[in-house]
Amino acid sequence: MVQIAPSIICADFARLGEEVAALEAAGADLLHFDVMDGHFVPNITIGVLHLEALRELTELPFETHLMVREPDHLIESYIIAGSARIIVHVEACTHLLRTLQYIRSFEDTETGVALNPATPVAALEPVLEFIDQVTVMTVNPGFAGQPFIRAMLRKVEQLRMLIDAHDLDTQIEVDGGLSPENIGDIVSAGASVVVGGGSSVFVNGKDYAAAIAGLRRHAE
Ligand code: S6P
Ligand code: MG
Repeated sequence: MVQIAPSIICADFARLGEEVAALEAAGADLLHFDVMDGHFVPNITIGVLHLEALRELTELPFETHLMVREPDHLIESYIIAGSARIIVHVEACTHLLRTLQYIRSFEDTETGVALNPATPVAALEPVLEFIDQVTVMTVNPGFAGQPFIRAMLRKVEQLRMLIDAHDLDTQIEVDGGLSPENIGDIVSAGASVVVGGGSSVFVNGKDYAAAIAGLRRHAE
């Protein structure tokens, strides 16, 4: 079954604690934290203080998507704050394998690597066995609310074939522009985790349970 990861930057920042409780009650599988540095991407969002504040309010696992140049110096703080998975960008790491080995050196912490739309799947092949999750960006990272780039479905299919050919259990996440209209194609292409924003989870009326149940129905 597909895992649904609402993106915290799409929540109401004036009521973050209540939003997290509502997302958990609505059936979210995990929470996705988009951390941006204003350099790797042209925006600045949330930081470790937000994870710390929210960590004690929910049992849901946290994953941190670091849209940050050379992220190594930040990784430990996000793990201490309670992130079970750290996602770095292949384009932002000079020594990607070293970064992945560093993340795995922390107990119970998974590695994630995100690919910008222009980055080919082949960039990850030599280090695939060190990656627990590949995040395929289906928008240019930096902002929520952008339209889904359908051409990225081919990349998800290529990754699925590569992972299966190497007999690995690396999971594929899709991040950006999720909607009930595209979740079926995303899952058919081989993804098992989807990040939800303003067109999928945080929809009008804020009925998160209905939105998440609708996504699951459309994923089948
Ligand atoms: C984009 C970021 C994403 C978005 C997420 C939700 O830079 O990494 O995680 O926050 O995709 O937004 P939307 O509106 O695209 O569904
Ligand atoms: Mg993200």
